[in-house]
Amino acid sequence: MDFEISTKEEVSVKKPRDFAVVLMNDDYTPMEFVVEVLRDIFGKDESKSEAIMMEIHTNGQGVAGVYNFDIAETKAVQVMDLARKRDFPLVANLVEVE
Ligand code: TYC
Repeated sequence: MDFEISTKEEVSVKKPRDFAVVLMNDDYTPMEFVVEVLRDIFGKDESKSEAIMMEIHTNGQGVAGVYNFDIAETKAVQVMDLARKRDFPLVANLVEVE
């Protein structure tokens, strides 16, 4: 019986996919709560948190941070869990970037 030894090496390289956590504006979530979320969940400093919150309030949405899928999803869930505990309708969506 003949055997053939394959010398072909197949290496699949996948580029990591990045996801933006996009916070949506609404009429009921207090500004202070959104600033708290940006600081405590996304690690932004106070002035950056206020700037991002105001951008969302003015433009309807804004990027809280960009991460790999698992981290982005975890942070989006943390945002909405915390918001629901306080009865706020804040929504965080994931949007793939690039
Ligand atoms: N529009 C809200 C208000 O006037 C504030 C707000 C900002 C809500 C950002 C959600 O993602 C948000 N209280």
